Amino acid sequence: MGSNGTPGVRAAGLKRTGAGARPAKRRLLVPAAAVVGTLLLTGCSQANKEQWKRLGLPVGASDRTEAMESLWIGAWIAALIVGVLVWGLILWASVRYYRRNENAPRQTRYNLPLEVLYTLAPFAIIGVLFFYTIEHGNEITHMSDDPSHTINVVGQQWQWTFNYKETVDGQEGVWETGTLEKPAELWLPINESVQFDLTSPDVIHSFWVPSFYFKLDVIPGRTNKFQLTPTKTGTFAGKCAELCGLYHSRMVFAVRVVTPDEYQAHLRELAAKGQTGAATGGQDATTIPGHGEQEGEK
Ligand SMILES: [Cu+2]
Repeated sequence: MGSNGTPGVRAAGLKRTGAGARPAKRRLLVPAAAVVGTLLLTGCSQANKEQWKRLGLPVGASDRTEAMESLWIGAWIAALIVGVLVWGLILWASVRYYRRNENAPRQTRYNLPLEVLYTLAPFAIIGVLFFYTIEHGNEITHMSDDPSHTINVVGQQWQWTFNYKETVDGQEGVWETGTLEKPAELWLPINESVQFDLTSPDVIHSFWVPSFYFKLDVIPGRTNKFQLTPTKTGTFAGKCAELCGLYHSRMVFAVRVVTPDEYQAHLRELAAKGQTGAATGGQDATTIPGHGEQEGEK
């Protein structure tokens, strides 16, 4: 800022004048442009645009996601309509009745039509939301009597065990389990219906596969059930959605949706490894890294 040896003084002096304000504005311009640029660059991919259209939902990968998606988007649209109406009325009232002098505005004790309206309108809103929630909820939780596959999902501190309840090479049932170091994999065949029976030997967990738009609590002492049919092949993330203790955050698993042939081959692989029968879970998953010893079955 010059060579007279007092740059600080000159800079401070200039700041107050109109000409001196410009560098400060320019300094703000660069980070602002960086933020906007980053947002634009990261926000413009096709996948991102599609996700915006679904209001944040991931790509749906089961036959139950359509109902959930329309409920999700419908509820947001309803909330936005109510929101815009309320914000508009607040804005209108604050501009229209802004205090201009000492005189109080005209006082109205009660207005019957208005009171009837704001008593009935919330009932109407709740009624519509209730109707669609029940209707879509029934569709999403519908259970058929003969699902193609049944899997007993065991949520345990702090991993998952999957018991595939089918006869594989003459063996009744095969299973696989995860550890903290090597999270479990859940294999599913595409376009075949699956029933999940959720059980827990210890505390409450929650079985969640975001791409299926489905989450259900895993509660000790009872069996929660639901069914769905995977409709997309690929690997999807799964996790525990209920704070369940020290290593809750590591109760993750992968869902691998494959062709029916690959699914059967995987089950035979498990049988060949000797993982037959049913595992109630617990033992392998309680190995804590750094401690090295097992806490024993819960
Ligand atoms: Cu958990």
